[in-house]
Amino acid sequence: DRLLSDLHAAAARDELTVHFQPVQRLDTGQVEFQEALLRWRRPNAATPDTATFVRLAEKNLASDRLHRFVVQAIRDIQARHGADLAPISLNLSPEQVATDSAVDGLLAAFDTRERRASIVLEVTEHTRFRDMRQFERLEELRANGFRLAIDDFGKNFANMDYLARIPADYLKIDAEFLRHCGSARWDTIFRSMIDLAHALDMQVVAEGVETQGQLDFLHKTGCDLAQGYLLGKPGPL
Ligand code: G
Ligand code: G
Ligand code: NA
Ligand code: MN
Repeated sequence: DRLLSDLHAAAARDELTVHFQPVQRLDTGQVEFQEALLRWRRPNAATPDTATFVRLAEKNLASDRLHRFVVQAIRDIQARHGADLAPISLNLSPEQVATDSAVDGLLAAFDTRERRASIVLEVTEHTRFRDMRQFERLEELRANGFRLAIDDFGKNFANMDYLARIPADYLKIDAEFLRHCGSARWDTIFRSMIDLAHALDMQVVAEGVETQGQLDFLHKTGCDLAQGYLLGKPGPL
């Protein structure tokens, strides 16, 4: 596969980069953390969208390379900016939590509790978690000072059992729910997800805020945090 072999070379060719998108507190507007999102700039070819090449890497056991690239990029940025930089979140797929090297790599890359407190791990779900050991490793990461977020909740594989099995600090509600806001059934589900998360001591992030109407709705729901093009698009730090 051409795309896959190009991807293997992309890091060495300096074509990969990380963009950041703010997650803001709804009450104060303060940035709670910034999500790191991988980007591939491909000269003389169409820019593949991130979901496509991340999945391609996952299927071909190459996601560890991408993960290490993102971790290194975050470390560089944190070293350059020092203590006043907001915490940074990064996406971790089940494939990555499955490999001990990725988990051990995180513990080694962020080797003090203070450094770990500046990192949020977003558990994303293009595939399902396969074994209990993956949940145990997530628990271990949290016990060692990282914060966890359940990403894209309510869609695909991010099911209710994740709430029981993953000791997360943040619940990120999939953008689909906000897209339907104003529709009574969707709003009821949205509000009950917030109540459920709060009962489990999680803060809620609404994903995909694009309009003022959606933002007004969020202010009425008791949602804690928001992310989306209206508040800030992914871009260089
Ligand atoms: O930013 P964008 O909408 O293009 O991201 C597409 C998808 O790629 C999202 O689901 C996002 O979680 C995922 N993604 C972005 N960066 C990373 C990464 O560094 N690692 C993993 N596993 N997924 C990522
Ligand atoms: O799967 P994950 O939630 O990590 O992916 C987030 C993706 O959604 C990123 O690729 C990001 O670029 C994209 N995104 C962020 N905010 C918005 C938004 O307001 N609208 C849309 N359509 N996409 C968004
Ligand atoms: Na994410
Ligand atoms: Mn998400």
